[in-house]
Amino acid sequence: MDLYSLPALSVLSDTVSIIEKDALKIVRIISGKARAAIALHGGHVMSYQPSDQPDVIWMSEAAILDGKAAIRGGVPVCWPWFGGLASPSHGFARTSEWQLIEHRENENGVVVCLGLNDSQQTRDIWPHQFELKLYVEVGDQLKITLDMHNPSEVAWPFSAALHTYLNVSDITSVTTSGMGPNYIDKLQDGKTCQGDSELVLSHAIDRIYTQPSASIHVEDKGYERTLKVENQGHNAAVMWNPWEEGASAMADMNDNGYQTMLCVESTVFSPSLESGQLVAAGESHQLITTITPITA
Ligand code: TA6
Repeated sequence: MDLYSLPALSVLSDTVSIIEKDALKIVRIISGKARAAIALHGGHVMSYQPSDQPDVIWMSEAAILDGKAAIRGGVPVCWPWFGGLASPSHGFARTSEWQLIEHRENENGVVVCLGLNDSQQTRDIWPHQFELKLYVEVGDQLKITLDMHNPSEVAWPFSAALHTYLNVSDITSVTTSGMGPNYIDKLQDGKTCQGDSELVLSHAIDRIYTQPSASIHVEDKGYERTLKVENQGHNAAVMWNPWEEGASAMADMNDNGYQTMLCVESTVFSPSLESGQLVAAGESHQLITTITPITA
């Protein structure tokens, strides 16, 4: 999806502008080190492309950009729950309209901050006060920080994921290490399993790894790079690829879309809404993913 040749609706600085694609307003960053795009709908990173490299983030060519549906691809912000614990699936943050709060530059690159607070609409779905901030730092690496603050006087439980779709040259020739030994297999009714330390996929996968290493490496020979994924504030890392059958069942993914994507997600997993991680009154929690492309 070429978001970089679209004209700017408004120019905010030398590096940051706002563009429009279908019904979406998108914050676009073009700097010396990298370019990136973040939709206000969902607070959704749609692209992160270091200079002279293919995009690190996969976007579905069939994604629905109507400002209502969840965007297929990118980095969906799943919050205040991960998965189908309640409706809508993966929470409401990924289909809410976020506000641009600030943009600035630091020694690492450009930082954009978006915000989402509770409203009558969110309290009808989830009866809690919250203040979310999403910091997206774009430079030699992509760092996404979901800062969740509880301004109320009552603790609330949450689960969440930064549901990153990595862009890979060919899913069958990518080797992933660092997911850890133990996982819950959604494709086997939530069975607890043990797996190999290196993964090369040849079929659908939907696993919640409960003891991931500090760094996960996705080695992609076709693109001559390794994507290093480092997560913080998580208790699990999810790996997902729907393969051909799953892709063809989705209206917003082409049948062959699965061939060039791999979801590696920084996740706070909980089996139920009530047993989620608690954020005490007045406290905050940060869920972070940092993706560093390493080239030879
Ligand atoms: O993170 C993996 C997962 O929860 C899978 O079970 C799969 O359904 C995927 O997310 C996509 O969910 P979505 O609601 O975006 O179709």
